[in-house]
This record gives sequence, structure tokens and C-alpha cells, in this order.
Amino acid sequence: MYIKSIVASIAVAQTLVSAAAKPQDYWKSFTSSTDPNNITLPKLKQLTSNDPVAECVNYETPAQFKFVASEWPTMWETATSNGMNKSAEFTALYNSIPWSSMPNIPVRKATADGGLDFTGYDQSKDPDCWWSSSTCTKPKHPSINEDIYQCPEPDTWGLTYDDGPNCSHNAFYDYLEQQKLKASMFYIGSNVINWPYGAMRGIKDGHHLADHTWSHQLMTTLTNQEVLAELYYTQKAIKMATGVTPLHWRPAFGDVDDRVRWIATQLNLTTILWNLDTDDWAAGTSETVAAVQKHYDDFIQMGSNGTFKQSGNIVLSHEINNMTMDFAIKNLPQITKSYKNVMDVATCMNISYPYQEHTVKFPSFADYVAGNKGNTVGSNSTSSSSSSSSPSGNAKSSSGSASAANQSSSTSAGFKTVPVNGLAFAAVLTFAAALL
Ligand SMILES: *[C@@H]1O[C@H](CO)[C@@H](O)[C@H](O)[C@H]1NC(C)=O
Ligand SMILES: *[C@@H]1O[C@H](CO)[C@@H](O)[C@H](O)[C@H]1NC(C)=O
Ligand SMILES: *[C@@H]1O[C@H](CO)[C@@H](O)[C@H](O)[C@H]1NC(C)=O
Ligand SMILES: *[C@@H]1O[C@H](CO)[C@@H](O)[C@H](O)[C@H]1NC(C)=O
Ligand SMILES: *[C@@H]1O[C@H](CO)[C@@H](O)[C@H](O)[C@H]1NC(C)=O
Ligand SMILES: *[C@@H]1O[C@H](CO)[C@@H](O)[C@H](O)[C@H]1NC(C)=O
Ligand SMILES: *[C@@H]1O[C@H](CO)[C@@H](O)[C@H](O)[C@H]1NC(C)=O
Ligand SMILES: *[C@@H]1O[C@H](CO)[C@@H](O)[C@H](O)[C@H]1NC(C)=O
Ligand SMILES: CC(=O)N[C@H]1CO[C@H](CO)[C@@H](O)[C@@H]1O
Ligand SMILES: [Zn+2]
Repeated sequence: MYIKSIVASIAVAQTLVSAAAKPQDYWKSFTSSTDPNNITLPKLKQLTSNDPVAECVNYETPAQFKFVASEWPTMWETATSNGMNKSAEFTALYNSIPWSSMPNIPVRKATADGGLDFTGYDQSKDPDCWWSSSTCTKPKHPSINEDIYQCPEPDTWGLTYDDGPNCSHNAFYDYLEQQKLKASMFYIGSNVINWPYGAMRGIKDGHHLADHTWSHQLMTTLTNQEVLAELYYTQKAIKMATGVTPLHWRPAFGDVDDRVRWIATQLNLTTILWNLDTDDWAAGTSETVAAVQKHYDDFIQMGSNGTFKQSGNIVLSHEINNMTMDFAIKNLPQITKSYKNVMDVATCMNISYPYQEHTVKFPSFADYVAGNKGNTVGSNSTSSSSSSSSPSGNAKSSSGSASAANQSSSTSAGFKTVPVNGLAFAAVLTFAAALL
């Protein structure tokens, strides 16, 4: 078991849960020393490298952050782990939620091979708007935010990348920056904790950051408490690293139903799905590389043959690894030729403020198309940096509980691999002892 502190990386997680808090106010208790409008990334040699081995070294050590392992779930485990669900912080949040109003929908079961068990569910009626069953996106129960699954404007490609941030993403982010392309980036909480510089680069570059859960599991198979924790701790991790709390999230594998949506809605989160799937992550495993390239070719063709004449798309693709990011770089020149507009989801939806804090303002669709592509400082630039880093203390006081067994491997990284539906996610954990 890897139980250890990631160095210094993550911001001071203050937990000032006030009594009688409303669930949608939870984010006000997060503090972050990051100003999203003034991100400074240190001059590390890996920042423009293409080599993940080199890029990931020392990537997780913003000096202004302090990571306290006892305040976070265990990396890549269900977010109730490490006693989080018994913490005063989480208990207060849990108790603030009006659970009796939640639609009465059971926790789903997984099959032995890690799929979903639909036994006993009326898939033709799909009463719970279970996306995995029928790609339903319009909730059938009341008081639930409706999903976004396509950019409404014609000839528009909604650019989205899941499963970041990854320390090896810099060549890819450099490319997007050079091309002045902004995407919606769905970040996994465990990755944000591992590689906060990656998330900081995301906000610095003006991408639309959103929540992709803590441990990337089938959400409908998790209990209410687990669903809440998966979303909450990812919100918190993104806030710690970047200074903003997202208002959007995407379920892993698209697995969402009205129970899960209702819980997300309590945190003011709206679900973003997709209507085209590249399957890029599967290239070379369950699909051939050529088959994935064919998906891209088809989607590119749809941009010029009238398929998106009335409305646009949102395309699922990934930041996971060199292969998926190479697909992106290879195909974007054709995508931008074939489609009139290529942009992040906040912009294509005219969502000026995709974060709880109004510190970053996105352009409207019309402004973006007119060439005003940059984000601006929002109406509330004072609320972001609520805590200042202490002059010398924070960076050094990492809670060094690296497991004794591996304290000695002071310069190496430990890899933890969790298979998810045939897909392996490797989380690089660097030991506290290594970097200070
Ligand atoms: C931006 O951050 C730098 C270093 O963290 C600081 O010196 C500077 O005053 C900040 N600028 C603004 C406008 O806040
Ligand atoms: C906390 O979560 C763990 C793991 O999900 C679970 O086994 C335990 O029953 C939960 N405890 C409480 C008090 O809810
Ligand atoms: C959050 O949710 C509350 C209650 O549903 C709503 O009044 C408020 O407008 C929402 N805020 C945002 C930023 O979506
Ligand atoms: C447009 O291209 C796609 C992908 O090749 C194809 O499936 C679809 O039938 C085409 N539509 C029209 C109207 O030609
Ligand atoms: C991060 O990127 C590296 C290099 O491409 C890859 O091997 C690794 O699996 C990725 N990790 C995660 C958690 O996505
Ligand atoms: C993938 O790796 C190759 C070889 O190291 C490199 O040239 C390329 O730029 C990488 N692609 C991305 C998107 O990082
Ligand atoms: C975005 O705003 C434009 C007007 O500027 C409007 O025509 C369009 O319908 C809006 N799109 C959405 C999704 O609200
Ligand atoms: C600015 O932030 C403060 C503190 O978070 C909040 O009370 C206020 O409503 C915000 N104002 C705007 C215009 O968003
Ligand atoms: C007990 C344990 O996890 N040992 C590992 C420590 O790290 C080295 C190098 O990464 C591994 O080889 C050991 O297995
Ligand atoms: Zn994912």
C-alpha cells in the first residue's frame, strides 16, 4: 500500500465548515493561495519536454502549497477512504443535504467483469434517465440540472479532454496554446493532487476546468455518501491547486442517473456528456489504432457534409497519455479546417462564469468567434486568494508520513496502477522525503 504524502504539493486545506451551511455554499470554506489570474509556473526543464519520465520529476511541488495527507481521501480509492466520511468537514456537508428530496433510485450493481448490471431495470422506459442504459440526458425527476451534451451552435466542435491533468501533457498544452485553442478539461481529483502544476497550467492557459471525480469509478454503483465524496474532494483539489471551484463535471464512462445527477446538483454541478466518442484511449488495446483514426476521420467529415448544420457536437477525447494526445495534435489541423468553430464547452454555451468564484470570465460564443478568445478577470477578483502562503513555513512542513518501507527510494517514484474496466490508470506518487 502506498500511504504517503505527496510533497508539499497541495494547498492548505482549510476546513471552516460553518454550522447550518447550505450545500451549495460548501465551496466558500475552501481556501487556496492560488490566484487564477496570476499563475506563475516555475522554470522547470520538463515544462516543455515530451518525455513523461523527465516531466513528472518534481512536477508536484508548488512551494506555496502544503499537502496534509490526513485531510484527503487515499489516492485512486473511493473518496470516502482514509476516514473522510467520518471527518467533521464531510459530515457537516453530508448533513446539510436534504436527502429526503432525493429521487428514490437504487445503487446499481457492477458485473463480475466490471461492467454494469441492468438486471431488473426497464431499459426501454429508462425511468431514471440512466445514460449508460439509453444515453438519456434529460432528467426524469424534478430539481435536477439537465446535462449538456452538444454545443448548440452549428458547425461547432466542442473540444474536451478527460482524465488529466497529467504531468506529461506539456507538449500537448503547448500545441493548444500555439493554436489559440481552448478546451474543457475534465480533471481527476487524484491526478490534481499528484500533479497540481498540471492543473495550474490548465487554468493559466484559459481552459475550462471541470470535475471528473476523485477515483474514476462507475458513479451509479457508489452509495450516496461515496458519490458526494467523489465530487466534493475533486472540487476541493481543483480549488486548492487553481483557485477556482468548477460548476461542471463529467462522470467516468458517462455513467450517471438521476440519483447521481441529483447529488451533483446539490453541489451546483451540471453534468457535461458528449455526442461523439473518439475511443482514443482504446487505441492499441480494444480497438486498433486505425479504427480510432477512422473515428476522427468520420467526425472530421461530418463537419463538412452537413451533419452539424443545425447544431454542433461535443467530442470525448483524452489527456491520458502520449498516444491520445498525439491523436489530438495530429487531427486538430483537419478539425479546425472542417468546422467553423472549435472551442471549450463554457464558451460554446455562453457560460461566462463556469466557476463558483467570479474571478475568471469567459468570452461569449459571439465574442470568441469575433476573435476575442481570451478570458478576462471576472467581476470578483478579490475573492480568490484568501490565504497567503507563510513566508517560510509551509513548503517545508510537508506531513512526511511516507511509508517506512520506501522512505529510502528517495528519488524514485512509486507507481500505483488501478485497472478500471480494462483501462489502467497509473498514478505517480512521489515521496515526501524525496523532494525537500
Ligand atoms: C502576481 O504574483 C506575483 C508572484 O507571486 C506577485 O509578485 C505579483 O504581485 C502578483 N501580481 C498581481 C497583479 O497580483
Ligand atoms: C465510511 O466509508 C467506508 C468506505 O466506503 C465505509 O465502509 C464506512 O461504513 C463509512 N463510515 C460511515 C460512518 O459512514
Ligand atoms: C447554486 O444553487 C443554488 C440553489 O439551487 C442556486 O440558487 C444558485 O444560483 C446556484 N449557484 C450557481 C453559481 O449555480
Ligand atoms: C457525413 O459523414 C459521416 C461520416 O463519414 C457519415 O456517416 C454520414 O452519413 C455523412 N452524412 C451525409 C449527409 O453525407
Ligand atoms: C500520465 O502519462 C503517462 C505518459 O504518457 C502515462 O504513462 C500515464 O499512464 C498517465 N497517468 C495517468 C494517471 O493518466
Ligand atoms: C509523444 O512522444 C514522442 C516521443 O517522445 C514525442 O515526440 C511527442 O511529442 C509526444 N507527444 C506528445 C503529445 O506529448
Ligand atoms: C449565445 O449567445 C448568442 C447571442 O450572443 C445566442 O445567439 C446563442 O443562442 C447563445 N447560445 C446559448 C447556448 O445560449
Ligand atoms: C464576490 O465574492 C464575495 C466573497 O466570495 C461574494 O460574497 C460576492 O457575492 C461576490 N460578488 C460577485 C459579484 O460575484
Ligand atoms: C515495500 C515497497 O514498496 N518497496 C518498493 C520500494 O521502491 C522500490 C523502487 O521503486 C521498489 O523496488 C520496492 O518494491
Ligand atoms: Zn475518464
